[in-house]
Amino acid sequence: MQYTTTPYQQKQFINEEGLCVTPLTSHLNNAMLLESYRAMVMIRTFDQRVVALQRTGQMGTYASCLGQEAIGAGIGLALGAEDVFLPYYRDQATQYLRGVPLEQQMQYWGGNEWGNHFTGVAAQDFPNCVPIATQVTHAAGVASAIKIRGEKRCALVTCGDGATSRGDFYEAMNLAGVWQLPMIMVVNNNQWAISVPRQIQTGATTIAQKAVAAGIEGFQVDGNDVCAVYDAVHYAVKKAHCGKGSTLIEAVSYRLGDHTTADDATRYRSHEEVNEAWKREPIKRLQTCLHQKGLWSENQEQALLSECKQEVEQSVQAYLKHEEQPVSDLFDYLFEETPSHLVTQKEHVLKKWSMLGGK
Ligand SMILES: Cc1ncc(C[n+]2csc(CCOP(=O)(O)OP(=O)(O)O)c2C)c(N)n1
Repeated sequence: MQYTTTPYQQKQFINEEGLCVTPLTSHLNNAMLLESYRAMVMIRTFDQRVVALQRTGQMGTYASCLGQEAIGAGIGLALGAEDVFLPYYRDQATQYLRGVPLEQQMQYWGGNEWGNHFTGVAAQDFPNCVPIATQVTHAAGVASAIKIRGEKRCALVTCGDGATSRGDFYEAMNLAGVWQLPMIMVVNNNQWAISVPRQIQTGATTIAQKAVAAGIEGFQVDGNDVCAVYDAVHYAVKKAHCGKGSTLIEAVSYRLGDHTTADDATRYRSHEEVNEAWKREPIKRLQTCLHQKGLWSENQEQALLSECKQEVEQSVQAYLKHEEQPVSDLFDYLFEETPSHLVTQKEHVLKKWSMLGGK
């Protein structure tokens, strides 16, 4: 598929009815469709379980990715093992596909930073990022290093639509354009930045068109269509690997859940809007597509659901067995040598902590 046209045109392969509206290119093969379906169902099962854990006081504040699984899965499948991924907090599916265990993801949301200590393919990836848009400038730094070293890799960074209103985003994108960096920005446009809707967040008609000013390629894809996300990322990765610069991908989706478990979205958006968005959600349409292609049966569906439930449940039990992170960890991993004022603070905190009965 060519991406040299207008940033206003949304690319789509599988529409909301599950119909193939654009012929699938060779890399969008049956294996890819089945693998992405499995990952998306796994992450939805995980997501629902983590929200339930939070509601019963066994998990910290959690940012659900309900409805945005296709963005995470498309990136996770298209990104190479050699590439560097700089996530934000709704990238559970990408992290899962890069080998970050569900148990470890829960550890992070449970307040233990060891959940961000990745191994394997994800070892070079960045930790989850809660400050808005700061990771985009970090990605420009990583991409600069890759370029200076002459490596065949790229940096892929994700953020929300609200993050594209911040200075960090524009600065990083400008740098990516002027230095022709091997950098990909995927914007998860889920329509809301907490209670601020997309249309009062920015005057731009699309987020993709922000790329024009930076002199890089930008286009919009249907973020509920895993094939569209995968194809776009695959294209951008190949382009970055052969020195042809940066790409901005706007993946249009919808946040079906609350912003986080600390939010109540019913206070600022209508049931009608959410009900309409459910008709476009990513999992059902891919399931319909798989059925139509003769790749899926009710038996397979039941087997997958039970496999997902089992894997998630095992991870939950392992997570619940974790010891609490020692309070001293708050100080021990910030600096190679802890500065003296933090040494004093650490002593003070540990003393207070032990007086309160903590270890
Ligand atoms: C620098 C900074 N400012 C403000 C916040 C508070 N905050 C947390 S999430 C959020 C909205 C982000 O919206 P968006 O970028 O669209 O991502 P989404 O959560 O919708 O996926 C804000 C303002 C923050 N985390 N960091």
